[in-house]
Amino acid sequence: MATKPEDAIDYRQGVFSAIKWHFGTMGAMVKGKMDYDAEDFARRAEIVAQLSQLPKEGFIEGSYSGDTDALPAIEENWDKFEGGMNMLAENTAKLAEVAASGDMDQIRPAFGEVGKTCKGCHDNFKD
Ligand code: ASC
Repeated sequence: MATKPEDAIDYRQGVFSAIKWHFGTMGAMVKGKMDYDAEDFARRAEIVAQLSQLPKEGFIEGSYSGDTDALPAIEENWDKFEGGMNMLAENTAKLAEVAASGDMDQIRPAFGEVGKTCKGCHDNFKD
């Protein structure tokens, strides 16, 4: 069965919503808006690292119009987009690794790198 574009859009938006849910709470801890709970932070970092491997396959042909903010620039610059997705997977894996240490001096910059990776693709590929 061929995947319908609207199902691919729902799939990747669902994954990104879950990433945002966890990354948002992590951000509150990094910024001191919420008490830092090392165990909970590390758990969320693991989840984000796993989830970050999932969205790429949802960017299929025909899924750049309709109920989506994903721009056709993704298809037109697939290698660059794929590079960004791979960087997200790598940087979230690094964040999960340092999160296990519980050392905020290592976590803060690793968290910042992930945020930059998010923003890099949003600037280029999201309406
Ligand atoms: C977040 C979030 C993003 C990224 C980005 C970082 O918490 O929802 O999309 O960080 O804003 O620059």
